[in-house]
Amino acid sequence: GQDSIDSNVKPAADDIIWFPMSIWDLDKCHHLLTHYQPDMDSRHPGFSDKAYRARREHIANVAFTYRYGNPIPVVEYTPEEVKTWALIYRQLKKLYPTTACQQHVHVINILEKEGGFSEAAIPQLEDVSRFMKRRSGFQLRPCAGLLSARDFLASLAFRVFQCTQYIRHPSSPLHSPEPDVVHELLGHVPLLSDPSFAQFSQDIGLASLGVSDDDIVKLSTLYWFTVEFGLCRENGQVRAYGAGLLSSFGELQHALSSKPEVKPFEPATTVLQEYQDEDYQPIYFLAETFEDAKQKLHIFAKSLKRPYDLVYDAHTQSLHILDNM
Ligand code: NLE
Ligand code: FE2
Repeated sequence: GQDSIDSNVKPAADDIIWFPMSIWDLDKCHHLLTHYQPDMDSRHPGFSDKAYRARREHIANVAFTYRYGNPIPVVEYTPEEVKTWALIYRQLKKLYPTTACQQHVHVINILEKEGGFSEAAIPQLEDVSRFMKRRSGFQLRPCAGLLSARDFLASLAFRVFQCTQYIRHPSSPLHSPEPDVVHELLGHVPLLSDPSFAQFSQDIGLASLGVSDDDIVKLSTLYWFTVEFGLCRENGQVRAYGAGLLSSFGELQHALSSKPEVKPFEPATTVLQEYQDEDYQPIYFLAETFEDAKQKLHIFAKSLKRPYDLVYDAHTQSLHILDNM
């Protein structure tokens, strides 16, 4: 088979779907969905709040002008924004010891000791990104809101997490329908800093490159019920590892109550589960361990059709194509 280290060389088929071949190509992976943009979606809690919308736009501009390799610009958060952060931080910290998986609790403690996490200030993405790089090789890049699933998943293949920088509207601290800086920092960052979970996330990303739209839907569903809303078993107890749970003190309690249905995580069935993103989930999937979930994901990823194999080169943060046709 053909093995190329040149990031511009692709297999010579016409029906190849474009995907980034190197971490630099992620500058092209910024397609936003209009879904939940406060100025376009009337369900957004900030829809009729002009000042909030202007603030969002200002912070979004950081993402639009960002290029790979730049330091992530500092955002000076307002006292009101810090107040929202502090309120959520306090509530969640009370819940974590009995609800969050051990990896999450472990990293949050380190983030408080070494990473500047506290309720006093919203941590800056550049500092957090450097912390993550040291622990798991993951890094952040700023994005302006919900991205297309294809672009979002592609960045995971390079251990890059596309991260919002604005904060949720102060009227809805206990749950936000869309990602915000609280969700990213308290939900995603701790687990992406764990090497085993980092590998799981990168594996989803790698599986997504160049696959059909139908398979992208399956992989984003899988991502949804693991990385976003996953439950796992720990010493006989059910704990949360999904970022959407770990950043919402409303849904975290709901997920671990007797109200929702809990099914075993099994990619073949999990990827077919319908979901909505407006409110708490009625169904969650329970993984036995990350290692087990990783194994199952591997088997599932192999079942997705692609006329070539991809190998990630961590030295150059780019892909090699192994022709398989
Ligand atoms: N519902 C989450 C939260 O309130 O933090 C955000 C979910 C983003 C998919
Ligand atoms: Fe998320």
